Amino acid sequence: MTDNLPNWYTQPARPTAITHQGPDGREVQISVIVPCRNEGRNIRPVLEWAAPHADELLVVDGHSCDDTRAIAAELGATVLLDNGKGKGDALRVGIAHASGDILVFIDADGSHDPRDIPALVQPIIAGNADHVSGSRMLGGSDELHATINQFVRLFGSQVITLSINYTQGVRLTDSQNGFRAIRAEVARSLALESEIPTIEQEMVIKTVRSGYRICEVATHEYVRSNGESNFRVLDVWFQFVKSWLYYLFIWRPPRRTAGRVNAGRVNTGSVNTGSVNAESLEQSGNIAEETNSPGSHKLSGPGEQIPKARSR
Ligand SMILES: Nc1nc2c(ncn2[C@@H]2O[C@H](COP(=O)(O)OP(=O)(O)OP(=O)(O)O)[C@@H](O)[C@H]2O)c(=O)[nH]1
Ligand SMILES: [Mg+2]
Repeated sequence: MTDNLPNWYTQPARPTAITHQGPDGREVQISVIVPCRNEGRNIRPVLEWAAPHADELLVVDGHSCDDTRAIAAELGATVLLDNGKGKGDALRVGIAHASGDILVFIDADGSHDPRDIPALVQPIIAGNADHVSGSRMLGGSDELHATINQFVRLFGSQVITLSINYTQGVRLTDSQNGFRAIRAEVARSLALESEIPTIEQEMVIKTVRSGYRICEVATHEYVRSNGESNFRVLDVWFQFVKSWLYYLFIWRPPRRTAGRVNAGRVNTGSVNTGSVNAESLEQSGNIAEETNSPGSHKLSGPGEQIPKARSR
């Protein structure tokens, strides 16, 4: 059986390496983090097209039974193993190991087009946002409406997004997308706890409630290229509801972060406000040092760990 290529995989030539410079001329380092489990049929084009945008390409594998790790290593990614608890665990392992200034999360199933990475990181590089979420509501999706399962996911996701907007005075359109970029210091300061895909909404809610600046960029969501979704609403809906209510109404941001940067103000869609508050950068750095890193296991077997990410 021939595997499908992602719909965005249209050009025969891969893009050349792209460097990212901040307003001060300093090169900003991008770590691209790819959570994956049994994505051997999908991950190759994702990594090929993400690599030119990455100074560091981290693949966090959920103990795949197929050749996912071998393909990732062959393509120059650093391969890490998660703790076997889920996608949230995988993202936390990636955050703990990443060395870049900006972290980009992208799924391995072909749902996201790596060529959108520059648009995702641009508002952060320009100093206008701390966290940029890809939005399927702005960019469209091939996956949201086709089945009852997808309809329930969409409905739940919209309720959660609306509740964030109304309680926090922001105007987001998508709080669940796995395709996003965040300043590394901010990601660490959020002290993320989720083990499963609730990590996306935890990241969004904590960002907003901590007073960091979030915005959205239109990104299209494609149908996964091959294989079955890992996501089963019936298994996880309760954890989504629990995490949503907890982080939105009970969790309190640490006093040292609350209300620090444009508290609760979000510049959605277009980002055009001033530069990053210098105090916030400094404080985020301090907070990052106090944050516990989740455990992880870095592969060391032959052919499974290649330190260099950038393919130029
Ligand atoms: N490391 C790791 N990655 C995971 C795990 N579960 C899912 N992933 C990856 O996370 C990404 C998103 O997966 P899910 O959120 O489960 O959603 P999905 O399977 O893509 O669902 P659909 O988009 O509806 O097909 C994919 O790249 C998965 O391979 C896990 O337990 N560990
Ligand atoms: Mg997907």
